[in-house]
Amino acid sequence: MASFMQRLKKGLSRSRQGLARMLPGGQISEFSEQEWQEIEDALVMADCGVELASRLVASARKAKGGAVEALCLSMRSLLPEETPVAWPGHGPFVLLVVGVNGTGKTTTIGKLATLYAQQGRRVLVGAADTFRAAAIDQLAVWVERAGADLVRQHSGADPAAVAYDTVQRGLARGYDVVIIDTAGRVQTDKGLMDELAKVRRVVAKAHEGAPHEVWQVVDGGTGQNAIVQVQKFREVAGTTGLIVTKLDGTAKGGIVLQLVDRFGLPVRYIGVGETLEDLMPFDADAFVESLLPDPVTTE
Ligand SMILES: Nc1nc2c(ncn2[C@@H]2O[C@H](COP(=O)(O)OP(=O)(O)O)[C@@H](O)[C@H]2O)c(=O)[nH]1
Ligand SMILES: [Mg+2]
Repeated sequence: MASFMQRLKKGLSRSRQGLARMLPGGQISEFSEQEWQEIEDALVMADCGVELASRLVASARKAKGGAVEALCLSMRSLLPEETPVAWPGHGPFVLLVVGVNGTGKTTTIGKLATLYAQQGRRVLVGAADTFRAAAIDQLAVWVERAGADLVRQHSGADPAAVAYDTVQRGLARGYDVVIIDTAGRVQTDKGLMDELAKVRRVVAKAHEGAPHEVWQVVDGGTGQNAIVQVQKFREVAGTTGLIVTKLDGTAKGGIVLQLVDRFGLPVRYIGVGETLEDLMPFDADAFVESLLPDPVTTE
């Protein structure tokens, strides 16, 4: 199997190529005004956002050394040191997974369940996206592959009731991890807000301190709309961390930097493909290194 760095580099290759086209050789320390402008444009096109791109370039310009290294340092300084995941002292770790439909929640839950199961943990998943029977079946397939267990009801069942049952069963049967899948689209914003708030409430009733984490899944290719999504879900669901998916399919990996800069939320994992192995723990150094082109070495 490819190494962590190889997989990450492959996953982020489109973002890196986008930036590489614009970045002159890394060993050059003196850039013209126009070259700096081009770098800034490349960052904007990679979805770093206009304001952040200009800040990154300003700080890189102040630094000594090659432009790629300087940019690397200014990107890295945005990303906070690791914050530990809030594992509880007793009872299962209860994780609520939220986000707009189609961002990759169900797939990511399959990947997470696999990861935790591989660590020797007993995993129970709750199918609280009850809108479509197909969504429940899709989750069931992932959960089975992961070697985890599923709590499901008929489609149309109350999502909060499913979430409550799942946490209760997780407690009663000594599971280590409980993951709740949720819906990301209902008729109205108000409906979504009420539903997620209710899921949160009943989960807290079932197990004190739960949910221990609320991870929002964001599609890395959505562009600036990702900002609005995180803003909204943080308010409604109390997002505590982010998972950015589909970074393999986009040249817009800069959105990760912008989200962190904007919300200060830890990025827990990134999705770089559709298979079980394509979920990687977020490593700030590795991420920045994979995003930027290799410095050009002068012979
Ligand atoms: N290329 C790629 N596709 C992904 C990734 N994560 C999820 N997907 C795809 O995105 C689509 C929607 O995923 P799904 O889990 O159903 O999203 P949900 O509606 O949020 O539950 C599916 O076709 C997944 O295979 C990823 O990291 N990379
Ligand atoms: Mg889903």
